[in-house]
Amino acid sequence: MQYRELKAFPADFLWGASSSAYQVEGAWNEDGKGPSVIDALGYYPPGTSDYTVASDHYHRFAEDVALFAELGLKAYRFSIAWTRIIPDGDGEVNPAGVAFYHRLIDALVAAGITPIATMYHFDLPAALDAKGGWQNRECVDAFAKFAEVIFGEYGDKVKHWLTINEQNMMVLYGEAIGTVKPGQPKSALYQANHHMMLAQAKANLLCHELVPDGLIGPAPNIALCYPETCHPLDVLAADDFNAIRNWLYLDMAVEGRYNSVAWAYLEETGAAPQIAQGDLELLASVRPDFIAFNYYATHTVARPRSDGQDVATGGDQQIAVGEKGIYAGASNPFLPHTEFGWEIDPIGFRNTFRALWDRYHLPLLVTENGLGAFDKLEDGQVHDSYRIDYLRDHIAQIQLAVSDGVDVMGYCPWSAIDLVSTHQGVSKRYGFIYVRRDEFDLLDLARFKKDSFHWYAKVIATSGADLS
Ligand code: BGP
Repeated sequence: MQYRELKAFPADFLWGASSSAYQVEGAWNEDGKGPSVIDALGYYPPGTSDYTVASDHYHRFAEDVALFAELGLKAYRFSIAWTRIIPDGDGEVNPAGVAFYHRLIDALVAAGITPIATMYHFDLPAALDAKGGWQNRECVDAFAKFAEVIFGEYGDKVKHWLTINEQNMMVLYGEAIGTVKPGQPKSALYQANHHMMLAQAKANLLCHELVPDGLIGPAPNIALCYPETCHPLDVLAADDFNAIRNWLYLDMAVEGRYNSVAWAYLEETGAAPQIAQGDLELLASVRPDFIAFNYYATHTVARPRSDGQDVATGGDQQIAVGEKGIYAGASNPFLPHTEFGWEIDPIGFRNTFRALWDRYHLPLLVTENGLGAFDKLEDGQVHDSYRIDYLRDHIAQIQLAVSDGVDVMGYCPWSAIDLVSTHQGVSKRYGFIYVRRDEFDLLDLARFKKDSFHWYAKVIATSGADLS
């Protein structure tokens, strides 16, 4: 539907930007920080840069926050590295690590930027991983302990909390992201998933108990799945994949129950988790205050192929590969691609907003959306008009969603500043701020404002009225 007149963005709309600890901070073993599963990888995959220095935000956060303030950010979404706070995951608290986030949060608050903290963004403490990671039920209590520490420390300053970043991608594409060792059986992944659900529920209860006026929500990667054709079996495959990829996570986080189609799929494929006494009651007892979600593009899938060739290679967070006998990954002939093969679907963003709103009726906060590209620094400038086009098209769709009546709290594109990609090195850049380093040569790590920085500053200053 088109509108003669669009509704304006809400006055308190959180115009923001995003990052995650291990991708931006560096200082991987400084001031008492313990190693995470990501640090244990060294680099991932071989042939790309490591995370030991990343964008050196740990040492340069004050300069970075000053740039965020110049950009006009109303909010900054970052993650807290569990291994800075509790180096081995469930032992002693590390005061130096706690102090770092106090400094960062204080700088944000002083600059008038609302901090939005992700509790856990892929970087599980390596010591917990050695004990079985999320497959070990003890991890649930370790997370609750970590939650208690950070709510206690930062709860008077941070009111917006996100539990677990892209839990669904860690289950579906953990090998590509580097959070799962190759060859893990599906039953183990879904047992880990069940434990993460419990950890999230406990964090929700603790937040509401310990943080005055605290708001907390899940942060999965949600994108609507389209059928390749209108053949009823393709529509069914898309419905199945929506259940497996999206609703399994949100029905649990919001309504405290396993999605029935997803549960049938888990039983059918021998991957249903063990559920202990009291689990379902705990899960049903919480309700988030909002839904945060990361959106890059929709997916297209088809019914299982008659030749059994349902599974393609090379999948990641945004490229559905298919699952034998369940659905086949397909591409959408109507959509262009990024340089990294991800489809671009701004209208799918609005479709996804509508689906989320219709299903859950909770305020929606976009915690990632953006374009990875091989940017070039020339004479201190980066002419990233392709990124401006991508962001403009997506922001325009948010305004349409707002006009549709969807309650949208804010927009935090990925990423505030250049950082290391999950699996494609520093050459795949997303930031409004360029960081001068190469894949293996750290150069001087100096910061430069890209064209998209100046453009987004204007968008924020006009609260989305001027997208030109
Ligand atoms: C999301 C992750 C982010 C980020 C982004 C871009 O899945 O939450 O951590 O990296 O995707 O992905 P990539 O770095 O693989 O291009």
